[in-house]
Amino acid sequence: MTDSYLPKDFLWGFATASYQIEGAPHEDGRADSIWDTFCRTPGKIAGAASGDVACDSYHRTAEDIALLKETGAKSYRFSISWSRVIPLGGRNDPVNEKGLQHYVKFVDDLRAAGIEPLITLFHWDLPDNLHKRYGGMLNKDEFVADFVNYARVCFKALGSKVKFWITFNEPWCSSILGYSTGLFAPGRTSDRSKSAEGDSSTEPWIVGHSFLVAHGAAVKAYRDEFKEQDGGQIGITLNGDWTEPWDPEDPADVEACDRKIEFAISWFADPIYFGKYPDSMRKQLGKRLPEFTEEEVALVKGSNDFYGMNHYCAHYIKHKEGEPDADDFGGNLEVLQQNKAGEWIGPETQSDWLRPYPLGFRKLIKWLSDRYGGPTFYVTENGTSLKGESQLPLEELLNDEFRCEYFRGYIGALADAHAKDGVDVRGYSAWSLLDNFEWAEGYETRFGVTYVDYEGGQKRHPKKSAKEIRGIFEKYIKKE
Ligand code: PNW
Repeated sequence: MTDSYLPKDFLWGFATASYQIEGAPHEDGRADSIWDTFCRTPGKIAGAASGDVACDSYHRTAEDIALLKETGAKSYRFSISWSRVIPLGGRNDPVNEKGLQHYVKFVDDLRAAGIEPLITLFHWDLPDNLHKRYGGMLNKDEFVADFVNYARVCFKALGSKVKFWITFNEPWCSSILGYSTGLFAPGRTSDRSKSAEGDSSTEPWIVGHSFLVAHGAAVKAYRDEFKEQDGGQIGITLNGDWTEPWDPEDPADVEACDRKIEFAISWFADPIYFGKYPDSMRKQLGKRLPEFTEEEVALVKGSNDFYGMNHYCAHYIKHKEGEPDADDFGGNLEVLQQNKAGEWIGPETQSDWLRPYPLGFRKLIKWLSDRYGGPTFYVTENGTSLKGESQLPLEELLNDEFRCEYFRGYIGALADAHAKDGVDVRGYSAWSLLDNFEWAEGYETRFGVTYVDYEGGQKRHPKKSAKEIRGIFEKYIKKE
């Protein structure tokens, strides 16, 4: 037995996102999102893949719910495709009843199966029309008004059945990978760094600011118009990795560790909990980082009922000497997987950026809990890919002991954070229920506890990890 534990009523389950699993891109009135168009741009996605079919989950909701039931999951985190609900995206564009009803039925079916839905409103798939019409998140006022309108449509249709809402998934990824490195849709990069229409030294910060204000405005709409009668909670999901100094003897590396977390997480969390951007960011970015108006502070500060935490791994951090580049987005430092002594932070996976280090989970959630005054956390993603997994024969692949070990380590670390460090954590969604479309990496990288046979009619085969998770939680969750 262990002396660490998770609270009674702990809500655990699995997560997915619309574009990564649904397929059916033009069915029942759905229009393109920026990910549909991005996938059609040559050279952007490994294997020229797209979410056109993905796991075909749009047609297989019953199968997915049956999979969830089999695992014993208490909750399911999924996202709504804005392009299904309002295909053209805007507040004066028509609502697509068919698209909306798909999610209403899905939520009803989940509830009937005893599974609590956690809904993400935006998991990166902006209606393409809004990008074309006014530049999407680059146009704060338009984007905020349209997002709030879309959120309200969802609250109205689903509010009475849904207790957990997440406005945005990982705004860091949409801002930096979408507007600085260009790895993600809409794929804007520093190529235009000298152009008059904006550049990668300003765009990610403008986009991030729009997300924050849109989050605050949607939360206000929920609290003013729905929360009382529906009794739900709303928050945002932020991603961030733990950091260890490359050279623990070097104070500059030690300091750079916190700076890295500030550039990744506090960028969004500080405005939400304190009403301002971190000093380290203001210092480096100056005027390129937008200022909050008083009205915006009123919207954004205090706008989380809970903190949605996505966490995968840790890195070593090495301070960079000299002036940061104009398009530096990390805090003028190097992110490394090996430290000065040549030790790796963790074992290899299929994802370059992901090396598991479970203790980092405990340390980061404690860091966040201390900084933000002990908020309530729901872990909204945590999981791993496995080096070479897609090359293995089916039988071996289904025996994903590496992933089981990952979950044992990370869930154990979470129980330690709860029981020993006093962190208020009430839920956990493993990424992911299914192997799915892993964005720029296409289908080679698999995160699922369920194998999806893309050549075999998207047939689902639960892996060992799908069965193991329940036992891990049973070991930690308090009985009385
Ligand atoms: C998260 N990185 O994305 C997303 O929320 C999921 O949609 C995704 O499938 C999952 O993690 C696994 O990758 C990330 O490069 C994508 O650091 C990339 C990074 C982090 C998170």
